[in-house]
Formats: sequence, C-alpha cells, structure tokens
Amino acid sequence: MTETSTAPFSHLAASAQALIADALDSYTRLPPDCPPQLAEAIRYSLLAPGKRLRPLLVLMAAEACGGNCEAALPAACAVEMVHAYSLIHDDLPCMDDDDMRRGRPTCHKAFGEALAVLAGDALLTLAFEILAREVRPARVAADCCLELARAAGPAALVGGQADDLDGTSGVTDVARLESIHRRKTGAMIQVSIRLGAMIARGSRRQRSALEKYSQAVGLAFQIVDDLLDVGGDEKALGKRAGKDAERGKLTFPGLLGVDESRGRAEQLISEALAALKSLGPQAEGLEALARAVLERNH
Ligand code: GRG
Repeated sequence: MTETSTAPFSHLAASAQALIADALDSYTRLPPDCPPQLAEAIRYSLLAPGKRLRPLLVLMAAEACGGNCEAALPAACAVEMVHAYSLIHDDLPCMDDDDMRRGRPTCHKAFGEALAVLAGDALLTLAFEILAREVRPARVAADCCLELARAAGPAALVGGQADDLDGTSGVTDVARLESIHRRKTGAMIQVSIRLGAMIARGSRRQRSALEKYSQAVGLAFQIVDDLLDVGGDEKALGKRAGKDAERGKLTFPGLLGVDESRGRAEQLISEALAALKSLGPQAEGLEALARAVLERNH
C-alpha cells in the first residue's frame, strides 16, 4: 500500500482511507506512453499524505444511502484527482506561489513549472476517464461526469479561484466571501457527497438531507481553514500559515474576528449533524467526518 493520510481523519476511517490509497495508487500506474517524469509528478502530488476528506465524503455518502463503498471508489478517486490538480495549480507562482504542500515541496518546486501544469492537467482529465470507464451503469457515469464538470468548472471551482485571486480588492463583506468559498471550496465538497448518493441510488429524501449537510460542512470547512491560517501550527498544516493576512486577503476571522468565526463554524456543524438525523445509523461516518472538520488541526 502507498503512503496514506494523516491522523485526525484516520482513526474514524482507517479502512476507507486504505481503500482510497490503494485505488489512487493503481489508477496512476500509467501506460508507457505517459513520460516517466510526468507520471512521477502526478503520483508525487496525488499520493502525498492529504486528509482525503473529499473521497471519504463520497464513500460515506454512499453508505448513508445504503449503498456499498466499493461501487463508489472510482468516483472517490476522481474527486481526489480534481482536488489534487487544483492544489498543484493553486501553488504555482502565477497563483498563490507556495513552496510547501502536504508537508513536502510543491509540485513545481520538485519538478518545475511546466511539468506541474501538465501534472495538474493530467489529473483533471484522468478523473473524467475514470468516471466514464468505471462507474456503472453508463447513465450514472454520465451524470457523475456532468456534476463533477460543473463543480470543477467556471461557475464553481475555477470561477471561485479567479475571484479569490482578485480578492484583495473585491471582497468587503461576508456575503461576497461566502460566495467565493461556496464555489472555490464548497462545490467540490458538495459534489463529493452528491456523487456518493447518486452511485448508491439515494432516494429524494436522502439526497435532500445530504444537500443540507454538504452546504453546511463546505462552509464550516472553509471557516476552519481560515482560522488555521491565523492560529494553526505549520508543522501540522504541512504548509506555511499566516499567508492570507500577508497577502491582504479577506477571511472569516478578518471580517468577523476569531471567536465569532469559530462560533459560526460550530453552528454550521450543528446544522450538518441535524440534517443527518433522518438518515439513521448509516450516516455515522458522515457524522464523524463533520465533527472532524471542526476539530482538525491541518
Ligand atoms: C487552481 C482551479 C484552481 C483552484 C484552486 C484548492 C484551491 C482552489 C485553492 C487552495 C487554497 C485553499 C487554502 C483553499 C481553501 C480550502 C482548501 C481547498 C484547502 C485544501 O484542502 P484540504 O485541506 O487539503 O482538504 P488536503 O491536502 O488535506 O487534501
């Protein structure tokens, strides 16, 4: 098995994380036409020890709808690939210009900018290949491709990132900040849960409960991310803290203060947990993940 993820999430989902690690490893044993350096850059970033929050959400959403984890595993890997691509590109000098990610030098520091751009491109496209090839029936695969394309596209991840890069001038209120985070961070969290539910053929009632859960968890995750940038431990984070303030970015603690931001994250997690009530014990994994989002230190 390959290098796996880090502590706070692993105690609650060790077996799911092991499944994810093995599947990510096997999906990135690429054919000989993929140049070895490119394959190395792809695997370097994708298999680095991340929390695997998004793939865990896919698997646990499937479980919450009464489905099985194995069937949702390709979609879990696809969302992690899109996430890894976004991190590689976000770290580039033309974007956030970061040297460290997941406790190691960023992809462009290790392999150069051109290969890092291409590794990101490859991960983004590989994600859709895996969905189209591995999810069954084909109609569900097509629906998964559509949902993931929307979440990663210009009105979600890419658009949120564009506004965020411009954020030092534009953001002046909580509504605008929430709109950026809903697209940049929330959309990928939301689609993770949606894919799990789609693959498990969740009922309308189950899906509607999960939509409420995912909206609340997505925003809470970002608020906690902002709080960690203010007061987090760099060693645990595996990257530099304090960058938001340095770059003049508006954040939740910057707008609301640390205590109110923390209170807001706690309130959102309570709402997420309340949304799960109707799903019964099958949703225990999602419940534990929501709590872990609040308690995380990286
Ligand atoms: C380049 C299109 C494009 C998008 C970049 C991912 C992203 C958008 C920016 C990263 C900067 C950032 C701090 C985003 C907010 C929250 C976030 C996505 C954090 C990283 O996700 P984690 O904490 O990372 O789940 P791991 O490494 O654990 O997977």
